[in-house]
Amino acid sequence: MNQEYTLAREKYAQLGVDTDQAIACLKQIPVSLHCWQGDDVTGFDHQGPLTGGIQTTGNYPGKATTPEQLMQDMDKALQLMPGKKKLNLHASYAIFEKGEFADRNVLEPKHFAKWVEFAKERGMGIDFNPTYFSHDKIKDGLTLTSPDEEIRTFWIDHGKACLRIAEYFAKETGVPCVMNIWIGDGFKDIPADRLGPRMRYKDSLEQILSQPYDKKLVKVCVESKVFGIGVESYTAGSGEFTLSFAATHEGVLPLMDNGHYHPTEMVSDKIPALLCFYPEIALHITRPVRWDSDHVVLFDDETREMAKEIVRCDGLERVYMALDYFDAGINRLSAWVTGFRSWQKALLFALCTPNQQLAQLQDQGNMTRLMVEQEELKLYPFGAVWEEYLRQCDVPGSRECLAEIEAYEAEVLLKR
Ligand code: RNT
Ligand code: ZN
Repeated sequence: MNQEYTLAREKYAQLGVDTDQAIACLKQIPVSLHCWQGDDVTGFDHQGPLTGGIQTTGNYPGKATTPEQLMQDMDKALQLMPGKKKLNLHASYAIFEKGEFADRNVLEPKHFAKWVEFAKERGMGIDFNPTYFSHDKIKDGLTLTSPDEEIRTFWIDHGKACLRIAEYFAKETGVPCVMNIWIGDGFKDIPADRLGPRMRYKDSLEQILSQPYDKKLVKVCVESKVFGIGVESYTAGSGEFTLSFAATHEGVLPLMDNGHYHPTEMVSDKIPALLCFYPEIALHITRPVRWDSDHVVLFDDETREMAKEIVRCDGLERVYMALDYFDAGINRLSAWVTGFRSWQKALLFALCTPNQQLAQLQDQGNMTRLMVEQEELKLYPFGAVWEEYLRQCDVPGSRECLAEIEAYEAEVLLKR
């Protein structure tokens, strides 16, 4: 244990914060790492562009283009992340044998066997996402809300196939699988019918969920969104829609992505609101810059505030946390590592906060002292606690991480 940490521990202890316990606690919290940062949300099952109203910008060299490359990159990145990880996959990352292909409506567990092997070898659970974008069966931008029954059925079947795969992940890894449904369905311009697509979305979800599955093994989520690129006027899966759906369908969780709200709306404030009503909720943690830009997560104010809410609401076991961003403008491994570490920092910072004492000040109406104490905490020797956490997890500091990533870039990425 180094001297800086000993001093920091002492300083926090005077506030009643046990930093050893905070570190021990953080090691147990799983955070889901999204495979799609590694290849700009491309996947392996189609040739066409990224659709669904989302966009990756940048053209940094060395992007992974095969399952082997993606796994190799992810493996390298995982080694530079402290803490407990889960693997987050999209259906479009199915791995086919040579000459084999299965469309999304008929995907099977075997198409993900290599991912299961990858996760098991590293002691990770797996989360899953049906892929309702980047596919030629999307008609007029619509999937589960399509008025064309053939199209809608295709996508309902995709959802059912994914439920089977999610259950397989849970059984194989022994860890429940969070299966998140997000669709980009909507309209660029003012629609004539806002109800119809939503009624069809509701029906489609109900048809998907009518397939028997074990609710303890698969946690189905519905993710809302306010708008997408080319889908500015209307999205079927709005905030009200998904919250109401989750509230009225047993075992379904609402998923909030903090890039999916108006810029002054804060997901940190929504977390305790939902925890009043839902046994469990899920998050996509991202960094929206002016819009749902999916920048790399940083240790910034709102990231810290979200982590604080989870910790002080005693929600660590009730909130499923997944990262969701994609930056193609910088080294993709560094993007993975920086974002993951930022969220871990935010959690550790929250765990090193004397939450009960601060809440007491609020209840006493002492907002003056509350402000001063909260400001004081920002300058506490948190860096030393973070360093100790890294040391215990046997992971290097950020500059050493970058040096390793740069070496990997020269040896592997730039030779692709
Ligand atoms: C899109 C949603 C969604 C996707 C991933 C790739 O705005 O955030 O979660 O980012 O499914
Ligand atoms: Zn998301």
